[in-house]
Amino acid sequence: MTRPGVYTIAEVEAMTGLSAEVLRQWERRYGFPKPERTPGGHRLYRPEDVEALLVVRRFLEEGATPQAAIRRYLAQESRPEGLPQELLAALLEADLPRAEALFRRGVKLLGPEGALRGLLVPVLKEVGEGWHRGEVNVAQEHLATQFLRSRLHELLDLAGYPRGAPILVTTPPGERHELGAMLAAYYLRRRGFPALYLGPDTPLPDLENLSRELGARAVVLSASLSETLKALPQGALGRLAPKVFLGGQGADEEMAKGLGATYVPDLEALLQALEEEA
Ligand code: B12
Repeated sequence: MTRPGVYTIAEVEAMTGLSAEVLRQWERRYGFPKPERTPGGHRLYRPEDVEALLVVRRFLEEGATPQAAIRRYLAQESRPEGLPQELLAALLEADLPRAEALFRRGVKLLGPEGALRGLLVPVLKEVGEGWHRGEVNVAQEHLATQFLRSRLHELLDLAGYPRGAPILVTTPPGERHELGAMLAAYYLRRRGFPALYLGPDTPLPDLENLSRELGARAVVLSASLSETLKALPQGALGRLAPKVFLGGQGADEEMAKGLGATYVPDLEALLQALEEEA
């Protein structure tokens, strides 16, 4: 996920408040940052270099010497522990550039699947728990969710998009818990299924129309709340696609059957059911 060099030294100077002279000196002395060079030899800094310099500048403001600040940055750069807490703090403070830098570091250290399971899901879950405890307000929850949802889409893009009739993944109407659906979509994509993640809370008539238009092979629904499922009429899910799978804490075998869907207890079972049906 390393991005190419795009910023000149003058632009980096303006963005970070660190002089061109200091930047050149650090590069000579500490090998940090290491910009790319144009064919003419001019420095071109990557967005991650700018993010790193902003972190180092914060350490300087806290009183560290340049050498200590750079060493501290490079040390934390190579460790995934503490990343979820740092990302959570950045999101709750609405510091999105920092959140972005932390997320990229997570992907670099943990790989895409590791970053999803070890960073994205735990942080979103913690935001939800904070909201349930009344410690995180709705605006903070929305900002964090929006940010993490965009990052999930990046991870889905990295997983590639296999050809074939799509599998639509969402949650039932009224259900805003979306982590189960996100995980299911990612899990399927990584294993070669063309899963399309629609986001949560999709009205059934719209889902049915899209499914028909795209010739979807299956619909996969994740339910955390049983109430939203109980509110649906008998057989309501049966017409959505040739195959409809239902999973999550709020669902069970009997409920799925009544709604015209197949209950899948976990992601492995979902994979197996799709493979058998292929
Ligand atoms: C995050 C969260 C939220 C966030 C959701 C943010 C988001 N964008 O997703 C917000 C803050 C919006 C929220 C709101 C509410 N929440 Co809430 N929330 C949670 C929390 C903390 C985490 C849930 C989660 O995402 N877990 C992570 C996922 C990955 O785990 P999972 O869902 O268990 O999924 C696993 C399996 O079930 C399975 N799986 C899941 N889906 C699928 C699908 C398929 C096909 C398959 C095969 C497998 C599968 O795979 C996953 C990995 O193992 C839980 C508490 C908890 N600790 O569980 C409460 C919890 C789920 N919420 C709850 C409630 C009551 C609500 C509200 C109704 C509160 C209110 N009064 O308004 C609202 C409902 C909003 C709505 N209409 O949906 C209750 C539900 C109780 C119940 N069963 O009735 C819980 C359990 C909290 C509690 N102890 O009371 N919440």
